[in-house]
Parts: sequence; C-alpha cells; structure tokens
Amino acid sequence: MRRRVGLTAFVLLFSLVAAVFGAASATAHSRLVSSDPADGANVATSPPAVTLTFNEAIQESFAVLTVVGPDGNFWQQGDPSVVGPAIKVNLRPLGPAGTYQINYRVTSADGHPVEGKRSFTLTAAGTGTPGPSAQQAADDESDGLPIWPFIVVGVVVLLGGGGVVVWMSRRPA
Ligand SMILES: [Cu+2]
Repeated sequence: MRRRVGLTAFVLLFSLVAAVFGAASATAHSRLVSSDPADGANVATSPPAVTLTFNEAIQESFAVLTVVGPDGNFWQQGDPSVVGPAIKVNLRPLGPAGTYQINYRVTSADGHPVEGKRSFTLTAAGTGTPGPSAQQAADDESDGLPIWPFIVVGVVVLLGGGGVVVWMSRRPA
C-alpha cells in the first residue's frame, strides 16, 4: 500500500515537473536585443534598411519584417533576409514625416515564433512613394498561428498522467 502511494505521488510529481518544464521552455525563445534604427529614434533622412538583432541565431524560414508608415502603407522594399542573429529588410526612400512602425515575426532557434514591434520617427518628410496598404494586407491574411494544437497537447499530457495514476491504483497489490 505504501509503495502504491509512493508510485502515485511519483507520477503526479513527474506530470507536474513536465508541465512546469514545458511552460519554462516556452519562455526561452530568442529575444530581440537591438534594432537599427534604434527603437524610438528620430531620423532626419531615410535609413537604407531596418535591421533587428536577436540574442542568438534565428531560423531563416518564415521570417517577416515590415515597416508601416504614418500613412498606413508599407515602406519596406522586398523580402527580409536573415543572417545569423540578424534580420534585415531594405527600405524605400521614405515619405511623410512621423512614426514608422517596425513589425517582426521570426522563428526562434528553439522553433517558437517570436513577434513584436519597434518604431522610429522620421522628422523631415522625404519624397518616396509608398508600397501597398498595410491594412489591406492584414485583411487578406488570416490570423496567425492557431492555438488549438497547444490545447490538444496539454489535454493529452493531462489525460496521459491521469491514466497512469488510474492504471497504477487498479493494479492488484
Ligand atoms: Cu521558445
């Protein structure tokens, strides 16, 4: 009897440790450490490109880096390129003065997506022409990563742990 209780406690503890470890590893993805232009910077002329640097090499596939101007249009030119920990996208010559928002979404070295925003301010209007409307692009695109696979995995882990406990408690002593 004492042994069965010990086993049950062990299984419960193991499930708990697995759950905690899973949650902890989810927060250990790549982290943005700097941007060029710097976050919140004022620039008087168009930077040729935007570069974001992470704390470790990121995956080269599925990287997104866009720059949306105060006019709501895209101002990046072409697709971003990833080299080691850095992702870079060229900029068009900028247009209206104001805040340009940098939006990024990259795949962390551990496989998790990481996304966020930075911004800089153009203090003097340029003469560039914008790319397509960012709002239009957002409307066309479906929402990001679905959350249901994570829920399924969580439920499977919980049911699996519970099943082992039931199986152990039913075993003849
Ligand atoms: Cu991660």
